[in-house]
Amino acid sequence: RPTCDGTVTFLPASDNKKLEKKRGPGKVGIIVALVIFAAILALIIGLLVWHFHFRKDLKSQRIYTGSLRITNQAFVDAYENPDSAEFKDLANQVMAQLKSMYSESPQLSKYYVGSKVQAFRYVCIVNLSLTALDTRLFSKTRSEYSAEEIITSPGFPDKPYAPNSFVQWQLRGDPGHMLKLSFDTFNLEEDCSNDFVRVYDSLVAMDKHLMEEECGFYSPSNPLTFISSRNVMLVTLVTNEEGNFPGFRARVTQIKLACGGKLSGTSGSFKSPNFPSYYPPNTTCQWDIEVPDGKYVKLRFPKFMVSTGSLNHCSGDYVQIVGKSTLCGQQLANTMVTVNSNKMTVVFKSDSSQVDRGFSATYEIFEPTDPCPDKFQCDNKRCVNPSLRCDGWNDCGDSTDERSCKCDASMIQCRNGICKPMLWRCDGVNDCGDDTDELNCGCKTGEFKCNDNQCVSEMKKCDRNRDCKDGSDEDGCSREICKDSTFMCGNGKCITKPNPMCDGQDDCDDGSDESNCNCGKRAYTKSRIVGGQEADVGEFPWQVSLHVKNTAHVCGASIISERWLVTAAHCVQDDPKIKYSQPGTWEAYLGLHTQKEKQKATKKLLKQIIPHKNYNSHTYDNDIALMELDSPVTFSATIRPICLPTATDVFPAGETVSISGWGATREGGSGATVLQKANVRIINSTVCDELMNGQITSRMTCAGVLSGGVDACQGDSGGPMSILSNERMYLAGVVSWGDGCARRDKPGIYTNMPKFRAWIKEKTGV
Ligand code: 4AZ
Repeated sequence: RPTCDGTVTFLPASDNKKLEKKRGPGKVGIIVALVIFAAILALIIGLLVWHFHFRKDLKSQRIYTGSLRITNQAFVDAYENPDSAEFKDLANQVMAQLKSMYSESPQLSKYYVGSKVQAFRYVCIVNLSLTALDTRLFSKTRSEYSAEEIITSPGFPDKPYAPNSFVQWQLRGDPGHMLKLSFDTFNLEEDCSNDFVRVYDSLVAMDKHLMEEECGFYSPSNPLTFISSRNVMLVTLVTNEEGNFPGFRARVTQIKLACGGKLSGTSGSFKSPNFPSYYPPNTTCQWDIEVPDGKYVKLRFPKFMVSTGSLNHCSGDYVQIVGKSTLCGQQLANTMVTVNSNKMTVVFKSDSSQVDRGFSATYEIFEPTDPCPDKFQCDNKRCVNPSLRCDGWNDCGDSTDERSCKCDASMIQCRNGICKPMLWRCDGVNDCGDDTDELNCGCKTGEFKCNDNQCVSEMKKCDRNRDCKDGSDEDGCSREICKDSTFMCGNGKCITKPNPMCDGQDDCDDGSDESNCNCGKRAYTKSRIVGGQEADVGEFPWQVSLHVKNTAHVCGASIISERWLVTAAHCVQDDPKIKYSQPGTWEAYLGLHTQKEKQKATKKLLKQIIPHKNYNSHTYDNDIALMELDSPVTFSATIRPICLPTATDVFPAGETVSISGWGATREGGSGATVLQKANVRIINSTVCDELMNGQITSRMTCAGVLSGGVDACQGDSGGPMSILSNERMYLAGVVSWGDGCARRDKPGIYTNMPKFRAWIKEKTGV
């Protein structure tokens, strides 16, 4: 874009003395100076006049699109073809008429440059509507295609798309057909205000026909497809000056699409057109369900994503269960509607713009007298498995499965009749809702309180027996054999130096403090089986706490070498207030145990941050980033690297892994002070993809406890998922995302490290 700014820089004189005034000017000198001054003034005035009056390219340019109704012409098929003589003739007439209309108006004529007719179509159109387009929508190249084509962004797949470009594809199929656009590759810049693709349900770029604007990356396993409501579609690609990506490839096919119909039997299913991809605009489908006489119908929506419209209240697209309710927006999985009749009518309606992925629905019958055979009936009419009653989780959605419970020994009996896992007793959080789980939490005098809140006799502390279930009665005990020492060498000799392991100095005579100092080893070998508790000092020596300078812990990270940390890309994305992508924003605490004792840890500043270039902020795909420390760290007992898995490693489902971090100890809760650890299991990716509604890519690994209760949470992001293999700990994953925390059937999602082994090597040499 041309700029009107001008700056003048005065260069320093090479020899100031030469410029010194020697004597005053004579008469001739004054006249010459005046003539030169007048000439310069005239030149400046001339330039200004030219600049503001004649330089058309400096004027701000706008393109308006709109439609006109032609009332005195019969529509002929040739008008559909922009190359036909009939099209050209009518287009010329329209352009001439527009030109004469604008030139008659003194206000408009000075702004009007020209018009171009893009298409004619036979249907009623609004009288005249004009919409200002994005100022970048200046067509530099333009192509027209008919249906049954492959369209690609310019340069694809050999080179990235060009900067500052606008390309559009007008797609036209045979009358009576719809067009289906399926992207098999879609990889654009993340930020839609820079580069974007828009898909319109018309041949011209009008907002009211905009189906969707897309940017970023879509994996082929979650492909984007769009369907138009008629035989035309417009695809536009707009790019700005920076950040050019590979682009897209899409197939255009002609289809005929029918939806709705009559459904019968005792159960069945149906879905919105093109589900699980985008439904077409301007579409109405009606399903008439009729089940055997005397039975009632129950309808469930496993998935439901329907655009709400600008006014909300289902003013855009909606699903109506006639006589019962109208649904739109995003609904919880398995939202249910019942009718006390053997007939149900379901209508789906989409308006002219803004589409979404739609819904899937299943229906089944129920007996009016026994609505939940062999199941528990919630107050909201849902039926849940009886085994889910009184398990501490709200399975009904209205908590009625957790009322009036008799709890078993593994649960706390709350006074209000609900049960909560014993694990949550005396943890400072009111889980019961009436504080029952937080009463009587102290131990009697003469008793020791274990880390898991169990009380054991004080006499049992440091008696070399693990009396607390978590062994915490034997933590931190000094042993006679190395009294007041922190380290016993391989030959049994005690040394008093704190953390002598792997600090680069031979402290033990036998060198045992400096042997095995490479990755994945702990200085302190003790470890426990846990379900969310404090880690031991040095148990995760690769764990890092990333703070925004002088504020608080934000994310975790893992040490992989003296210079490099691995974290999550989503931890280093800028927001309007904080430049998380800048190394200067951060300080990294290595060897930290409790956030209260930062002074005991090693603080490092960062030299650079390398987020993965294909990180997708919508899908969290490729959620990984590298951080280089500004100076190498010296390893010690509490600061050590974790081993990286090789590219071919697979972590089988069912394998136990450890997660650690200072994140929230409850969904929506606050962060932990002392480093927490938990053991979870790897979950099969196909199962996980099902549970997470198809959002899992091959760059993600799932781990968790499907019954809920153990998980990573907000603030653990970027931290390690560590796995033991051949007596070393390996970085199996990086904490990435999840649907809340520790919910039933909602595993934690981790970045799948083997997929990034080569990338780490390339970027760091590690
Ligand atoms: C987070 O917001 C986050 N339950 C991290 C992990 C999980 C959820 C949220 C997994 O950083």
